[in-house]
Amino acid sequence: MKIASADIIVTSPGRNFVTLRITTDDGLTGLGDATLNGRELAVRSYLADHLVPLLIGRDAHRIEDTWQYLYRGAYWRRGPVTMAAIAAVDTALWDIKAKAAGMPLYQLLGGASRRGALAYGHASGRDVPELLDSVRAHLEAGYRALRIQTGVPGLGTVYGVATSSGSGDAGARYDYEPARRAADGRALPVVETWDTRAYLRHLPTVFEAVRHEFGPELPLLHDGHHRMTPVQAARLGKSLEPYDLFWLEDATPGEDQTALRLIRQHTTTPLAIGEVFNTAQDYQTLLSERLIDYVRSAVTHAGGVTAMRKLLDTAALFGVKSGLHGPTDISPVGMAAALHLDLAVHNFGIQEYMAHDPRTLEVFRTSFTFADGLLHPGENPGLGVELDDEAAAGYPYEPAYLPVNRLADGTVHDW
Ligand code: GCO
Ligand code: MG
Repeated sequence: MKIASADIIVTSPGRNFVTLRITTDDGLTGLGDATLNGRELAVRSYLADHLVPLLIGRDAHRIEDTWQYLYRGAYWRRGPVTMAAIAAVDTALWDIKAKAAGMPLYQLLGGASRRGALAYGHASGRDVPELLDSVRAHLEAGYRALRIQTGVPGLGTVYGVATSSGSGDAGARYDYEPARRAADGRALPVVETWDTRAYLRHLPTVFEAVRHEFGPELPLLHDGHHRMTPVQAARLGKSLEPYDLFWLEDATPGEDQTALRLIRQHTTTPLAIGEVFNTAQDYQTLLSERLIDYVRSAVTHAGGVTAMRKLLDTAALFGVKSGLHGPTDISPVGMAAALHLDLAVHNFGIQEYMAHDPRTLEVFRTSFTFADGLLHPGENPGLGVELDDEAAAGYPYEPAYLPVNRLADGTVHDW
């Protein structure tokens, strides 16, 4: 079974997505997600200009060999653009292999270890009353675990908080989409203002209010989004201990693995990190020193199904579980790949889930389901996602960027 062609589809049904479709000489097709939020066209070029020419004529069944050929063969290793491109090829080949076998991908990965993958949704509010409403709406929409993000008194728009109440069902009404355009409509990043001390004072009061209203049982998560120093993060972890978090995510900037040592020494709040990582090596210190509890990478950004399986198996050696990245900038193809792994691996922890925009689901026809708080990839052969080219063509690419943070004095800060 040889690779006959590979096409890259860039479409913006509510937000931008880059998708690779590989077609074999016997007519099977496979999809891979290559979306890198705010840098989409770089991955398209990497695929179109550098990988697709290498794929034509290769045996579609040789997934491991193709992965190594693209990774080692480039000589220049790692990085989000390279690894998103390799991930798309790898995921598309797994989709094809599972279709050829007539099985959903999770069966090829060892079969189901559970009924479904516990999902966490994004509850947020500009203030506490709005947050409590959002928690209620998400519970009504079926979520059984929630991430909690709020505005900070004295600051304007901040990471993780839905800015408008929009339309759609109760859960979707509070969803958060960070990539946007500046207020004047130009394709420039929005600038937000940040103050870590104000945030550290406010957040424990938010968790106090949520626990008071909803009790001790509901799993609650929080994303620090890389904005604290190690000592600030250690202090936050300690101050949140009474509220029994499922995890505190991305407390410090992702590049510095040793920062987690200091946090770990001071708090028993579970730690998660890794959505900006793109290889297993980024976790080497974190796993071998047991500095984290959950790995947060996306199949889409960390080398695909092959690489993610190896990462999760390595994490299992250290008792670390999965918490795969799943915001709306992971396409339904990337989400499906995550769900097949979630179902199959033993060390599953939780899966992030923000329902996609209805326009996205018009372009990507999915078979995964969300019921009783659990996601399931469905029983269709392969990933269980197909792309409607005609619908995709109706939503051309629209440049958009993630915001940039500045402190009150104008200094650029991590967003
Ligand atoms: C998360 C992430 C996202 C990222 C986004 C950037 O935990 O889901 O932090 O919200 O900000 O994926 O593109
Ligand atoms: Mg995050």
